[in-house]
Amino acid sequence: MAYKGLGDFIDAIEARGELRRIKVEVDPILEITEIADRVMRSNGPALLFEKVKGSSYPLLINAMGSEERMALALGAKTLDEKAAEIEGLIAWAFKQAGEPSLLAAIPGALPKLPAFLSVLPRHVARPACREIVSDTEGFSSLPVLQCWPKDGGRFLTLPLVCTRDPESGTQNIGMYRMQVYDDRSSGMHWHLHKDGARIFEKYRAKGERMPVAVALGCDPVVTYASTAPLPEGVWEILFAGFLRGKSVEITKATMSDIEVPADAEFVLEGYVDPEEKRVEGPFGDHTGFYSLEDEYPVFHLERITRRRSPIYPATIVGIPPKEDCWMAKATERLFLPFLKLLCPEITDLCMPLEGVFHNCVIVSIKKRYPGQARKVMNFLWGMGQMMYTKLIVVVDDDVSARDQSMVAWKAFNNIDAGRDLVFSEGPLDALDHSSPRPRYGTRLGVDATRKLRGEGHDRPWPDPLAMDDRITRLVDGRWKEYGI
Ligand SMILES: Cc1cc2nc3c(=O)[nH]c(=O)nc-3n(C[C@H](O)[C@H](O)[C@H](O)COP(=O)(O)O)c2cc1C
Ligand SMILES: [Mn+2]
Repeated sequence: MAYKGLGDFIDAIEARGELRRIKVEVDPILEITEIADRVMRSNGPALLFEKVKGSSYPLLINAMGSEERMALALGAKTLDEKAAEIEGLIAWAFKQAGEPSLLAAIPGALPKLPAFLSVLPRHVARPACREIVSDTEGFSSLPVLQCWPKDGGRFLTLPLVCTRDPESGTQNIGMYRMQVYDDRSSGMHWHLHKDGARIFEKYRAKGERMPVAVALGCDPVVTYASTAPLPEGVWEILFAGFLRGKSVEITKATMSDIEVPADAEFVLEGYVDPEEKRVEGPFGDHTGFYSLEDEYPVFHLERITRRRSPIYPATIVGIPPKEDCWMAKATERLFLPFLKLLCPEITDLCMPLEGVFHNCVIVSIKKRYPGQARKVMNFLWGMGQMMYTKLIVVVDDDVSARDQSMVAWKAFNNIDAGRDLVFSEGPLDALDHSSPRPRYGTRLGVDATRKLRGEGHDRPWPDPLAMDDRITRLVDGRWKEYGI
């Protein structure tokens, strides 16, 4: 099951009764935020604003705004179901690797072939994203939101920024917000650590203009994939194809050799000048605070290609829960099988919504040896965007990382501050406002596992309380007799 594009997904949501069409005119300046914020806080429906002041295009928001709709976007009933599928594929691949000969592996491999082939994208010559081509329409044709009162302006909040590495030729899609400066220019807010910025540095070193194409409104799997913490050099389109179980349709942009999702509602083509920078922000951000002004590159819009009747996609971020929390939950679930592969003592992991993506990670481990909780902390801090994790709490595997009351009980009772806290200096997210310096600071690890003798704990560690099975069964049987 794969969506043909955003419109197809909207139909699926509407069929479940989870879409509201707003017919009255609304203002993209603040009014939509206040409406969407109230709906997101109550885990409410997706909203399609049919009449947005100042634009002829409808605006979709909160399409992925619940765990169920996020799973639906990935073609599954639950995020755990999708994660189990990935875990199954990994286990299967390992089993195949153990086959004594290639010939013996073939019968088992054949049924899995479609899943692997779907990773590869398919080129289409007459894409839906190019029904109309315009060199005169600019940002002011779009219903771009001003989200919060102190924002520096209006921002594209769900853009899929497509670029190509000038050396390796590999492509990248990252979601980086874009602040509209005027009809033909915007900010390009790729943080220092992200692939977009890394590729930009290569153009700058060559002294060349960087072609950029921005897709708006795609199959939600592609939108999600552009936010996923993939390894450097892995094109998000491949991951999206893998997730949807069907090749993503792509097409070459008209002004560069960048390939874009063919089903997009809009594609904005243009370039970034390697020498130009401009103040970007402030912006009411994922953290629930305003991120501060800073200098970022500038995107110059040259051409808009679009569908005949396109829908403009948007989101707002802010104090959790917002729509982005469910994208983060998808990442937590889908990437856990990969983390377990590299660090097998991990049994579960939870990033509470209040931690906003990566400020807090709780991890359960099967501990066998002294120092293992610290080993896991260092593993996580070394894994791509996990380097941003400001707080890691490690518990034993008899505690579910997702049961916050149990985690708190263990963490409050199991730690000796002199021994069990780990301070680790390293990179932080560009959005972090608490560290004295931008993008660099101190992360905290809390080892809330049961301590071993080899960890300097020379006295016995007590068992947690649990009633005898015999007694619980007895009380179960007699419960009515007690008359409680
Ligand atoms: C709604 C939303 C907005 C985002 N905005 C930005 C942004 O402005 N700048 C940025 O660097 N990352 C932003 N991110 C996070 C990136 O999309 C994410 O880190 C992604 O993995 C980057 O892709 P890359 O590794 O290919 O650079 C945003 C994520 C979401 C869900
Ligand atoms: Mn990437």
